[in-house]
Amino acid sequence: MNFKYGLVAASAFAVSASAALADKWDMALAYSATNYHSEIAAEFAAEVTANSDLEIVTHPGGSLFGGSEIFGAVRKGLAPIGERLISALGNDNALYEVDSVPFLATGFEGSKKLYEVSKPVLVETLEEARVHFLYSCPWPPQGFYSAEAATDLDSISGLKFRAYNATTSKMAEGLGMVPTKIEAAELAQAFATGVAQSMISSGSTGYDRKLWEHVDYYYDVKAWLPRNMVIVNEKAWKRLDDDTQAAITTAAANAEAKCWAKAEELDAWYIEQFEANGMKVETLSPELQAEFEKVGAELKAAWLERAGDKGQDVLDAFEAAQ
Ligand code: PCA
Repeated sequence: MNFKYGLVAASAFAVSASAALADKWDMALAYSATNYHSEIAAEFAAEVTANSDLEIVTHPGGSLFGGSEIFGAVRKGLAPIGERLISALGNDNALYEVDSVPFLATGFEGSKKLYEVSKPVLVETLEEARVHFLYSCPWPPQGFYSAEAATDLDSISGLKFRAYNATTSKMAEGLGMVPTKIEAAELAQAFATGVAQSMISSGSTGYDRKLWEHVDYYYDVKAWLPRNMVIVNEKAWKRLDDDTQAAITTAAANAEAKCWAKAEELDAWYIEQFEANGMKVETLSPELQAEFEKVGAELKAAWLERAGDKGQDVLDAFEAAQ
């Protein structure tokens, strides 16, 4: 046994010895420690730890489970708590994709309304999956990153595209690009090795992964605002006493309010960093914008078909809230 493994074994023993005094939950996060989602999750964890007998320890950057594994890990109780990009779960249920319906909610105000009207169905869908919902926080509006100047369809045709959910994959296909699903943690490597040359994401993720080192163009499309959610394994939740549940619920509400405000505050700042690092920041040409919107409208219709009456009800409620 080498020295390093000896230390790991010793600290594992210390953790199990202290577990007798207070419970400890490991919280799986997919995004980098310095991203606001992770920072606020760490503040949430600290607040719960300070106000209850439960200690929550965050593991950012996919270090406990990779992004694509987190929902399954929480469902199965392999991790008691974690954070996941909701719209990546579209294969489980189309209702998880409502925040990524193209050009439906394109700013923070609309995104908040869409969250409010879709939250009951989200919570219910998660309950059916034996998962307890805690809070949800948006990414800034989604733009288009490209290694090539994007003037028309021809200029982006055949570009390798990094996708994070089914909507981004289908959007890329509809626009003639070639999608591959890649988690944010592997993003920089994918662009560095030429596996990806373009993507749709927020300024936040491009900033975290220093996309200016790999692509020259950012188009501020504002296609939608996808959201993360923090969820708990239902059995783990039910095992907690009322006071601990109340401490978590309060900390979750605080985290949600802080996170929405932070996303909005940072949005323009991220994009300024692109310009400061030599990227060209533009809006799409009217021609290409129209192509994005055309593919978006097709995806919206296809989503409605899959999401059925519950999906239509959410869209109706959203319209009524405008
Ligand atoms: N960042 C995440 C999801 C949406 C976003 O803005 C990502 O690119 O993985």
